[in-house]
Amino acid sequence: MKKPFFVTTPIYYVNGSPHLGHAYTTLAADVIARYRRSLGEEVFFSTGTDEHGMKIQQKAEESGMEPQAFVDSIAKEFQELWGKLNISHTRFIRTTELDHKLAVQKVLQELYDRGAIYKGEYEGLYCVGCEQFKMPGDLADGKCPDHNTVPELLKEEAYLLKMTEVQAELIRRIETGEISLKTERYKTEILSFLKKETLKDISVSRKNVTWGVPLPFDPAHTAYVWVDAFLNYLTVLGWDGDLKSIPEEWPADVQFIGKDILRVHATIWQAMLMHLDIPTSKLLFTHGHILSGGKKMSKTLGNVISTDEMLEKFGVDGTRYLLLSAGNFGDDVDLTPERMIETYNAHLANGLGNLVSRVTKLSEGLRESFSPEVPTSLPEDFQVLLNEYQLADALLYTWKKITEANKYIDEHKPWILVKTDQDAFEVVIKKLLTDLSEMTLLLKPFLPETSEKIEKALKEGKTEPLFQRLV
Ligand code: ME8
Repeated sequence: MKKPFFVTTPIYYVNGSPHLGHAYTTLAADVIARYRRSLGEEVFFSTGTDEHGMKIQQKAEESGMEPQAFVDSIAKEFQELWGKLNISHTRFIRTTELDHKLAVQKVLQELYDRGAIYKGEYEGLYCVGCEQFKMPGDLADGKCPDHNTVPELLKEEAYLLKMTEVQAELIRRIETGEISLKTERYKTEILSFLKKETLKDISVSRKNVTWGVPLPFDPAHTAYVWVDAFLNYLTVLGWDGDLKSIPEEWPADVQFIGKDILRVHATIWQAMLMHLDIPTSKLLFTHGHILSGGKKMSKTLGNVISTDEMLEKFGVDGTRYLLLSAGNFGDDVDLTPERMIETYNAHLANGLGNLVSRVTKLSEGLRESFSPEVPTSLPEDFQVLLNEYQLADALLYTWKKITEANKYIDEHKPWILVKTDQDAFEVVIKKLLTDLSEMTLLLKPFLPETSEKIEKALKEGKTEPLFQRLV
């Protein structure tokens, strides 16, 4: 038996409500999961929430809630949003689940027993927003560029994970592609970071953070939130922390991450795995950020695009289409309200919607005698795009087919042929029905609801407009 295809998203912090960036990563993973299922493969698709650490402890305090009640309420928002976006995950994991916490403790004990973790002191500049220590070179004008805040100087007793010891081997695995970092630019970025200087051993515990998993060998400390979080990629599979029974799904076939969390994934997570003699990641696929009007979304700038507003305006499939078609998956992609409406109208309302309604109407008389041959497999060149996670290009591929079909109708004018040349009319309609069936297959992973509606429309010969034109 072939092992299931395993795709992961990061687990998201519950310090605030889910935002469009979270939706973007999760949607991409959903498309890949649906695509793999359509190839007949079994899929394990994991997502979830990262619920411990200083940042969340502080937010809970500010809101006057108990941390558990606070994280429960936000985790629910994530689950509800994934429902609305039609996300087909196999499991949603939360790091406050008991099984996960017990596994984290088991792993930390193992790392300690192996001598991979030792007691010492750690001094550094800590950005609570990132939940990461920063090197002076990471800062711009003394501030964290991602959070625009001055990190605090921390000096505390801590348990450290040996990084220097694994550095050369880590470089080797990345260079050989044993740990594949895509796209190429991100591989280059990490290799130049790793080759620049000797890695400092990193702190894997926090003394002043109570909202976390206590270290089994020193309960005065809690586990560093990232160490806790990384292990979700294994505990989500039901792993209990026993090194003798690593789940067969691991390593994941692809792990999607945003560029903001590449470095921690490519260094700390891999170092932990290497110390534990667990296979390292197979593929970390890094995507760019969503920008709004060319800038990072921020409340101060007033350019935040809300997922709920998008859902209201464009519907589920409209939102899925607009986010994933906006640009190359590895690059930053820029959204503007004007461009979204333009694309929605051109590609979905006028393009696909119009095509479906024309073909359904024109084929009315033929439906009884002809049912199109539904292709059994996806075209090779389309598969290549999805195998390489080129999601926007895959949508462009289908968009070309939609425009070609609409053009074909304009050129052949079947509404005239039906009166003048029945044979020619049938040839045209049969071709259109067959092409539309293929397009529906291609669109399925991206637009699951719409594809179902099209299939139904073709079968029953009637359709309501799929996408209302917006002004
Ligand atoms: O980093 N555009 O959680 P997080 C696109 N808990 N994607 C974006 C984005 C944007 N503007 N902003 C965020 C954490 N993302 C940790 C992860 S994993 C073991 C622990 C996406 O809530 C992107 O995937 O800050 C990014 O990596 C993730 O959200 C960060 O979510």
